[in-house]
Amino acid sequence: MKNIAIFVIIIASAFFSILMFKISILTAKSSFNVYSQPILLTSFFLVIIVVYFIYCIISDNLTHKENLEEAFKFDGLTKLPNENYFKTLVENKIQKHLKEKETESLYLMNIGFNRFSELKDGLTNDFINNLIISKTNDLIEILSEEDDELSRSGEGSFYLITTRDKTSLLPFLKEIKDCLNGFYSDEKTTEEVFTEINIGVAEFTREKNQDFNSLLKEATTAYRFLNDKKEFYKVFNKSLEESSQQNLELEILLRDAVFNEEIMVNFQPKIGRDGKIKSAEALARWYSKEKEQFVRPDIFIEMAENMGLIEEVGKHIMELSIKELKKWHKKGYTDMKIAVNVSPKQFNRELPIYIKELLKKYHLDPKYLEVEVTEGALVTDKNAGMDLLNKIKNTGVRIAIDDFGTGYSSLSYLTDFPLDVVKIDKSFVDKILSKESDVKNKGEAIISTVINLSHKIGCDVVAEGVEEQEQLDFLNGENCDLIQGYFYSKPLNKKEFGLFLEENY
Ligand code: G
Ligand code: G
Ligand code: MN
Repeated sequence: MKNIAIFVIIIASAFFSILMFKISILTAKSSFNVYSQPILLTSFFLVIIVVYFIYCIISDNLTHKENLEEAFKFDGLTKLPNENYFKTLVENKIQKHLKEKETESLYLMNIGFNRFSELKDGLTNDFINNLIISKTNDLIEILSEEDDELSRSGEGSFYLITTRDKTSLLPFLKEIKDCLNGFYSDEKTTEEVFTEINIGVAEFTREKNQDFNSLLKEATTAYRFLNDKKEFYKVFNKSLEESSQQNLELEILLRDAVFNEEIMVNFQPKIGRDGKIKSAEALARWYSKEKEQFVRPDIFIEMAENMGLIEEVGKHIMELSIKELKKWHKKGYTDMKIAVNVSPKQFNRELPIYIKELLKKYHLDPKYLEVEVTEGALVTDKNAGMDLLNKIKNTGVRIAIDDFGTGYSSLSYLTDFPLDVVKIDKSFVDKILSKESDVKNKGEAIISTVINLSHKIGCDVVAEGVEEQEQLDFLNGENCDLIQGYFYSKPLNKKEFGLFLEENY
């Protein structure tokens, strides 16, 4: 627009100048009055035009340069500083911090949405962009202009540098979590997604003389260390570095674990109201021959998830479980069922395909196989979750919701999803034993409500982590269908489980 205006002015001025020049030639001989001298007037106009023209070019160049600088400094979508510019802001903050009082601390945080790439799957760019903008605005609301600088570091991640005293770090982390975790939907679509974040934190220490890069490395190491399920933040310390070294070793070993037949399955009995075994939960075990020890399942499962090995490992576990179940059936334990855990990362389009494949390969009636999915897998993207559950349901296997009550799903999820089994999490079952009557009463009320509702909608209920008679008595009183826990048995290896079946079928 501006360019067109300049062009019109130049052309008009040029015509005017030519006209004046012509007049000046005609009148040159007849008059010598300075003020009516057209040559001077023409020159005057020409000077104005040239000055204006130069001004336009310069100012245009400047705004162009400013725009370019903006683009180099800020993220296009959120208008937050990008990583490059953030680096400068952090270095300034470090310099300022070094001059200030020692009571304040400086923290660099790496904040990221969990499983962002899977969350994005099946959603439009517009939806994701709106989600990011909305979450960014929420986050900016809780920041302090003086203490904090925020940057968008990746599609679903942020860096934050903050100066605060040590005691306010945890409350601040919780505030960030409360602000970014939760359901999101936009008005235009029926999509509803659930976002959760993890935060890796690096603390600046004067002695270590860190710079932006070293702080970032520590915050990232802490972030990578986080496990989806338990903690949502981790502050870097030296031992993390060592264990990330160990993890690296384990990762190398895990690649060959399936091939080397190091991954096995243990079975934990699920007992009916008549005290007899009805089913078992398959729990993966990895014995590393190289390390000559077992690696904890939560550790190697998460590792497999992060390394993209979870489908291979998960399929292997499901196959081992089905093979074992077939052996039990052959031995005469013909009603035995088996439940296999499915990681949220395994919860994708491939899953119903290989379930079908395995059912066919082992001639197994699907009613004997149950898959346990956690709430997290369902709530991340409700529509996608629903779609997939229906596909799995169509294979004929039963679907159990694991750890019910620990995530964010509401009671309405029980009725919305095609479930067959609800597993009440150990944390509720523990409350039955609480010495505080308020805790006990509320815990029991929740269990009782979940059992009633589940039965009304045709779901069976399994109580997890039952260890004491008192818990068993309460659960039996509430008509809980199946009991799983150390009260009856810990997870058993094949041989031990065979003996358990002999005595308890
Ligand atoms: O026994 P326990 O320590 O087995 O298991 C620890 C955690 O690891 C539990 O939360 C359990 O759900 C998970 N887990 C165990 N086996 C499997 C498996 O085969 N697949 C998945 N995804 N998780 C498993
Ligand atoms: O999350 P999921 O339900 O898949 O995990 C089962 C986990 O619970 C396994 O780690 C298993 O070893 C553990 N577990 C099973 N029964 C009990 C119990 O009675 N007490 C405790 N503390 N853990 C249990
Ligand atoms: Mn389970």
